[in-house]
Amino acid sequence: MTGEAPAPIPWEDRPAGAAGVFWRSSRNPIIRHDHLPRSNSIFNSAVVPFGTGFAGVFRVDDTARTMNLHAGRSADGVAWEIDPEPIAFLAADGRVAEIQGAFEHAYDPRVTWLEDRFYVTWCNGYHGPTIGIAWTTDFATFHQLDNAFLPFNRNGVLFPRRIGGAYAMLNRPSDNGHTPFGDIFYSESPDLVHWGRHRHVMAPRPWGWDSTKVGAGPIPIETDDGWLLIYHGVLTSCNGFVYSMGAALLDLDEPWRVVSRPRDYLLAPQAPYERVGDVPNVFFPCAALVDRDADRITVYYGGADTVVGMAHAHLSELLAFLRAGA
Ligand code: BMA
Repeated sequence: MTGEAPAPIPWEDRPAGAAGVFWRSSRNPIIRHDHLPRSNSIFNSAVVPFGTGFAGVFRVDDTARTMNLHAGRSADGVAWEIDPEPIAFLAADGRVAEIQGAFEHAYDPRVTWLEDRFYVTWCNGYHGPTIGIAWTTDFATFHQLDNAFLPFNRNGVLFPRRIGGAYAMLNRPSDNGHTPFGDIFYSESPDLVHWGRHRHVMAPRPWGWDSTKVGAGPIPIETDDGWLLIYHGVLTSCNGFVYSMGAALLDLDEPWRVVSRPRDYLLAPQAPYERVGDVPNVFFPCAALVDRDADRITVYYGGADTVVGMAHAHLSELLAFLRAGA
């Protein structure tokens, strides 16, 4: 298993008249808020190729409004069977049991194939949000490692291979609330437990769509031009935060160096299910499936903190957009 798709990734050709690099799936939202008997909303979720199909970790806010992670499987990446019960993480060692004691919340997962197993990172409550890490080989049993950082931190996104010999993770130091600020940092680890050598990657830019905060989205995608980082950027409007999707290229060997960061967003919350929901105006990407031979990328994202949607692009066109923004 390499992490590349054994089954065709979900795809639709660009509809006539669509001008942007990305276009939305006509099947959106592919997962609705009441997909499970006790789900209030399902959004900000991560999928990967698995076996002959796909597997994923889903953010499910239940009807008590507890935020939790559920595993799911799909033959085609579109129709999902999501476990009705949350993942029960096993402690990878005795010390991890100490942090599992008082469950607060688990949300916004990312999943990557890294060396010989799938790793899940998520926003894990431990005296406030920080980054949880676990691994699985079967999406049935999950082994939890220690939290990566001190609270408060969100949007922990692992690189899919070691860089300069070290495991690497993007992350976003934050606060205990809805965080009106946020830069992306890069951190290294020899063992996925102890993290350090923190480097600044990128900050919000004045005035535009990513002027309040930025956070890494899907697992970075390795290309000849650099690491392709799809991220969310937030602006503050009269009616609150607006979350859009953009992209940057990071240096392959020193990913804390930004090679290119175009001015424009790729998609902003403009479809009804992105504008209207529990939190209006949120387009929050958490995963991407890539088929390099077919020149296709499919992004999975949360819409308005309520549903899951997909958006498609040609990888070559996305890279051309990034090169033009260098
Ligand atoms: C962020 C996170 C995301 C959410 C977004 C918009 O702080 O909580 O899960 O999608 O806010 O509410």
